[in-house]
Amino acid sequence: ELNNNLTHKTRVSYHRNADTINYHYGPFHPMKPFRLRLTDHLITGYGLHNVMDLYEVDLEQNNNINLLENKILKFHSKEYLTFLKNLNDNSDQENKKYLIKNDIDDNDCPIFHGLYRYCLNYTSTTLSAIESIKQNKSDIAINWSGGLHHAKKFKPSGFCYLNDIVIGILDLLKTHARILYIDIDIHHGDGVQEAFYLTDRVFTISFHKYGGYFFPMTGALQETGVEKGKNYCLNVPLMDGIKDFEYTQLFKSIISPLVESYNPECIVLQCGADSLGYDRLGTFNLTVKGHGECVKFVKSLGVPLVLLGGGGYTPPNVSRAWCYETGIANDLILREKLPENLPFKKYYSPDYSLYPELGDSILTDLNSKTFLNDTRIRLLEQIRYLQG
Ligand code: ZL4
Ligand code: CA
Ligand code: ZN
Repeated sequence: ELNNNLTHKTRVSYHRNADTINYHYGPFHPMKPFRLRLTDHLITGYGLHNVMDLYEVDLEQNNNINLLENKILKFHSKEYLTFLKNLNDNSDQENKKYLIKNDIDDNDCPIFHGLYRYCLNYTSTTLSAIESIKQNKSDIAINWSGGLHHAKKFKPSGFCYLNDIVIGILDLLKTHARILYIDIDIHHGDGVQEAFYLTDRVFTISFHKYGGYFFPMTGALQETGVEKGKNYCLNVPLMDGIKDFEYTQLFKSIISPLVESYNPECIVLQCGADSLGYDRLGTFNLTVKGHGECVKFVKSLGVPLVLLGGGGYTPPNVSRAWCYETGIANDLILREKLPENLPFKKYYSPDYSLYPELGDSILTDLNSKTFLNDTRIRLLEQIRYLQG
């Protein structure tokens, strides 16, 4: 707060890849890279591209693919990377063999045209954001195409193929001693948690829906890390229907003492937008303002910050949230009325607002006051172990 607003403008860098928005998981698949196109149009429509450093990530131009693959191999297995790389050349039979051997669900993680390129695109864009933080060129670095938190060492999971977050954090660990990873996607950030479960150099915390077979079915309160990583992992399991006030209050009351105790040198915030109300897969009731309030709070801590995307399955709302949050990063409050000549404007009907109200057809909040209070108390107890 002290220096940010008065002495200098927050240095925000916006990292994007023009190609990523063109990929399709398949006609009925809920993950639509098209949402990134909506997001980009909205951000440009509000003129935000003029106040940030723009990094157009281009695999062919700036980036040595060899270098990139070496960074990927710091997390993923050689065998898996080779599988992804050769998908299109392999016979269907060879591909099927790997899917079966590794128990991969190809409904969730289909092999679509240009898949490997898509993976390299969003991963190199996250690495570009990480690089500008490493070089202290920005206070906040943004990649909305990243945040694919489920991918595992040997296999894809839950729409995620390469874990750009783990790959990015491993790169950042070369310069930064302690990194805090916060995940507000409605799904548990299992891939990131697992990768750093044994270390105290990365603290992971995920807020998510838990229970009733909700994917990926991990993220219980009791999962808190092992060995050197014991107590350097937190999980905030929640139930359907949580609203802005309860969510943001819980978020702040946990993140605040956590940052105080852990003292991270950088924060990576996964901003999955499937925690918004009316999401096609999600069952929470956050509004664009409530979701953004979490970003605003993390920014106010004054620690170098990487903002990544993640889930989000109602594309106009995803773009609203990520545009609003790009505004927050730049200390700007965007007017409610959407830009005049916005492409795809009809997607935003009937309100044409950046902050639509949720209306009456939302899910009931199943998180009782006592449940939330008990959860908070138990999490604060966990955080107290850090001092000792
Ligand atoms: C779909 O309609 O819970 C995939 C996935 C494809 C098209 C046609 C195929 C129809 C919903 C989901 C069959 C679909 C069967 N199509 C999908 C246990 C499951 C096994 C697969 O936000 N079936 C698996 C993954 C979750 C499961 C959520 C969130 C990612 C992130 C970060 C990943 N998987 C049950 C589902 C459809 C589909 C419709 C779907 N898959 C909904 N939830 C899942 O955290 C980016
Ligand atoms: Ca989460
Ligand atoms: Zn999700």
